[in-house]
Amino acid sequence: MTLDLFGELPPQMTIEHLMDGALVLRQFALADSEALVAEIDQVAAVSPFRNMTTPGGHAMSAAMSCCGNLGWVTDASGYRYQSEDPESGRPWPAMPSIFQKLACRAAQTAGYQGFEPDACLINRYQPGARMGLHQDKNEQDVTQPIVSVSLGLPIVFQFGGLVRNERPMRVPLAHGDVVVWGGASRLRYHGVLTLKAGDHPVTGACRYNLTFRRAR
Ligand SMILES: O=C(O)CCC(=O)C(=O)O
Repeated sequence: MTLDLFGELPPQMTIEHLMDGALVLRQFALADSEALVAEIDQVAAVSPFRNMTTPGGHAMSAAMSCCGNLGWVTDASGYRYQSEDPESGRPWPAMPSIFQKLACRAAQTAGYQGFEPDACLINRYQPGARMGLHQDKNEQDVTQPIVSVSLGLPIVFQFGGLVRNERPMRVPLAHGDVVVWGGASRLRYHGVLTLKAGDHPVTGACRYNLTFRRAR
């Protein structure tokens, strides 16, 4: 279903309802996309992308970096948020104000007022990378939504149920699309299918995903 609930949105932006509390804001980040990618490069110059290892010992196929007061990490001791980059022992780079403003605006447009993310996980997918179905549940307050921004090559997002074995819906995501989920959908399983090879004018041969969370 395609809705244009908010009359003030520019014509190329549309809002698609996925499930209760979950929306796709099509092309919401398009106008900012080049500036967002430039900021990703700045963050990665301080906290480089790395393939973290799951507690079970598997290297994640998406490379990750973080910015904000807290960053999400995984290693043999588990999944958690922490204020230092484990590779440098130093604080994560500050969250660029353009990130913060975009996340806030997207949440508000989706009906979540007052969202102030303290963590931004940056996923970089190269062809062959994917992210299996999982729940975002390391955050203290799950009344806060998740705001997830797609940049670069297209991918298929999977949005499932509150239990892993519910068949997920498949949602194609393109450059500039933003998915926001919260409320009754906050703990839904989600992930992305394998990235196919391609070349994007803004990101080249990869896709970035910015995932904004209120961790504490
Ligand atoms: O790359 C995406 O669109 C999804 C990322 C994701 O699910 C996550 O970081 O938890």
